Amino acid sequence: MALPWRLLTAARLAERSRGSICRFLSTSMLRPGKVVPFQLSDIGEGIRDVTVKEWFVKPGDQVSQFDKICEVQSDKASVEITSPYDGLVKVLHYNVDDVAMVGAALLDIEIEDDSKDVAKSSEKIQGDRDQVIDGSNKKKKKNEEESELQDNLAGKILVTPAVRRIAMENNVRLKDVTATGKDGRVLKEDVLAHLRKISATAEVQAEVSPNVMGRIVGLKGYSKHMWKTMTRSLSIPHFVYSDECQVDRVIQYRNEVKDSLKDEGVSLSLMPFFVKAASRALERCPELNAWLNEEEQTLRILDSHNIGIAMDTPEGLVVPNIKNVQNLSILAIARELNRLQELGRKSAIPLGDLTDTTFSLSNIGVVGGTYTKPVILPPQVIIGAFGRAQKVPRFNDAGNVIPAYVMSISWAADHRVLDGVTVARFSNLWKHYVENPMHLLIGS
Ligand code: CAO
Repeated sequence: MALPWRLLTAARLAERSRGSICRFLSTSMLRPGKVVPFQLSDIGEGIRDVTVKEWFVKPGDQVSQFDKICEVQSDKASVEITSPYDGLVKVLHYNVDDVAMVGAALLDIEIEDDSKDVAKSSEKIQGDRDQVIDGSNKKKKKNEEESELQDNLAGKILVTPAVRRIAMENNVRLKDVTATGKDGRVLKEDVLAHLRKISATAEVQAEVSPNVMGRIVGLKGYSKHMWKTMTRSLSIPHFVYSDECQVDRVIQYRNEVKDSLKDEGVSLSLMPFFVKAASRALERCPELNAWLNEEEQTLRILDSHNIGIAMDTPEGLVVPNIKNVQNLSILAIARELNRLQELGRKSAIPLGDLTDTTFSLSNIGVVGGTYTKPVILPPQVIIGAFGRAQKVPRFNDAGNVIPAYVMSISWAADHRVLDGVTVARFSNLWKHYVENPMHLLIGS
């Protein structure tokens, strides 16, 4: 006798469910214990997602509490995650470079303590994970199917087998479909309408570039932070002031000492001189080393010269800072820069090196280019950027043409609080120190 569709569905689901329970039992018979998802907890600073940089464990590994599990990278810093349990790693939910949401499960661990409390939190975590799971991830899809199965069993999704089949064949999750049938039943028309909606979205994307094959790349890590900061900076009226600076002396001085410093493990570029010159100029123009509070319309003038350096890393632009440059020698600045570059190469700059920047510099000349207009990083009020130092003909005081190394410097200042003359005076001071680097060697 043919069963009514509801009963047939329930019977099939029960059969599928039995199957999955059997599979679960056979796995757990190999090793007793409760499998719990380990949720990525809130790491503060408003961070909503992170990129998985490295796994230190793999399925089958035994871990103890506080063992390193993985390293993740937020838009601000990299963080090592440690295990909260003793247990056996069962499943990693992300590959390296995947984006993991705060609140979602990073991995499943079969714990040795299977108390009820843990089981309860496991269920809650599983529920949270189901909300944030991205259907495109195959590993997570299995969980979704199970969750959908549970919804079906609980009678949450009313649907005929035929409609479910259409949904399954088209990779549609029934809980994403707007149900218009009686008592919230999902109809065939609903699934088709959902499919039309998806394909309309795809068409809109295709309209953007009809003849171009390509791939969509999500913003993550440092790039995401760049998005936020640059969007904020859009509201700042930028006053841009540019000049040229002769860098022969600083190049000569650097060349004289760089090899001996290399033997001590220090790589000395021009940058430490530019950083120190900025600090010296800031001593005479303290209002440029400041944070603007837009709401209160106040300027906080800061004692520490925490000079941020725009850095090109495999993860994109990041601006770590060298703290208290006013107290550092050129050599100490070079060591700090070397340390930050090393961390930058590994995309492992800790939060402490990224926060509390009071003033920023960007050296795009390492890559090339003559002029650039830098963009202010609020709440700071000024940023400087250098082009490439190039050998060009110049007149000397006697009127003869001589070869000279010239580099452009551009300052972008927040014109709401800094006027052009203040910026020009500061730039002249900076230029004086760079063109006469012996002055930088006196004092700290
Ligand atoms: N003109 C000519 N040569 C330059 C130069 C310039 N402006 N700046 C640096 N150089 C030279 C250095 O002296 C060094 O020479 P050697 O090969 O002879 O040693 C070489 O270029 C490489 O220097 P470096 O990589 O050590 O760089 P640095 O210390 O001068 O700068 C850093 C460090 C972090 C600023 C740089 O590596 C970097 O990432 N720059 C990109 C910044 C950026 O992305 N700006 C854009 C921001 S807006 O998107």
